[in-house]
Amino acid sequence: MEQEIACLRARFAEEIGNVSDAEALENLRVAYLGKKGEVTSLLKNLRDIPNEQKKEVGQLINAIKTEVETAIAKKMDELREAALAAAVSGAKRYNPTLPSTEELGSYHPITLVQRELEDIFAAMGFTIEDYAEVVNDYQCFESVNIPKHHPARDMQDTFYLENGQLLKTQTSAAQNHIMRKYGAPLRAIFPGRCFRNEATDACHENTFFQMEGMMIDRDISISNLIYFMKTMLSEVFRRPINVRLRPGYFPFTEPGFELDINCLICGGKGCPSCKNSGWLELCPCGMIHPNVLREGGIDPEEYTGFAFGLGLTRLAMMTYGVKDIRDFNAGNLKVLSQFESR
Ligand code: FA5
Repeated sequence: MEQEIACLRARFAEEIGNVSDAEALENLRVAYLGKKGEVTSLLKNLRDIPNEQKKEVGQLINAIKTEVETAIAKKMDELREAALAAAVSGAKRYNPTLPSTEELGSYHPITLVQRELEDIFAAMGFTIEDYAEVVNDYQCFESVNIPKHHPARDMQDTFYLENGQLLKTQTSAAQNHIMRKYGAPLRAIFPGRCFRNEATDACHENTFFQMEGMMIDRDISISNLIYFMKTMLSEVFRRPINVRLRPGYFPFTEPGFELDINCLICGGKGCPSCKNSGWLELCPCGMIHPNVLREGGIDPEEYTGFAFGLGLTRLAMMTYGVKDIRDFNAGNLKVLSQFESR
């Protein structure tokens, strides 16, 4: 029996040395440890061994069984490691941290419109800025000429945090930071998420996006504002867009406007969508108030500028024909995955 076990050990050592893949290893395992395997047969034959030798021979068989099991497990680990190393460094290189290609996600429609606008403004020399969502009272209000207790604060019902900070109600909260960062002249847009404690309906959300823009230089006038707005809107809507300015009040502009566009549905003739006026309200804007320039470290005697605060979420509704603003935040993938870059 000892002789037999020694032969089996030698044969197994040779065979496992030749194994180069998982399938061959599994065949080897079955050949030695399976129901009819060689080691299993040795154990079965133990009953024919005389009683006085059983203990010793049984120990030998158990030892070879353990050896075979350990060698197979070790070989399995080696094969796995070799396969991974080959995949990572070999010709079929892949990155195991990348998400699956089976179910690709899609961009949110607001992101798609935001990127389109960013491209349009970048082409006109504007930088794209990011800013915080949690800001302080100075950033959101005081720096843009809305002192404490000013009635204009009532226009934006604000979520205050226990530490005195607040969720930004308007992207104008970044104006002061950007003026101080670049000084004049500057051209920047800064998209961002805004929060207001509003009752929601088809056009109002408590969480929505705005895209703010500022241009500050010598001799900037309302004509520059109209030019940039018309160019941007004509690019977004892919047709020439007529705009008109109506007076609007914002503490951080002087003068301030509501910018309307010709109704895209009736072309300006008048229809239910534009309440028969031929115009749609789209973008509040104005010339930056001298107090705001001064607070941003820019001399209003030397420089002037315009600013606008486009409702990005509402623009996404118009661009993609979404009738209810709440669809954007509902997290329904069936709705959101329908949108593609245009
Ligand atoms: C402002 O927030 C000003 N900061 C915009 C501005 C910037 C004016 C620079 C002048 C110069 P207003 O509160 O009107 O303005 O909001 C701007 C736009 O945000 C609105 O026209 C609208 O499109 C969008 N908006 C406001 N509230 C909501 C809301 N609850 N849900 C969805 N969109 C909203």
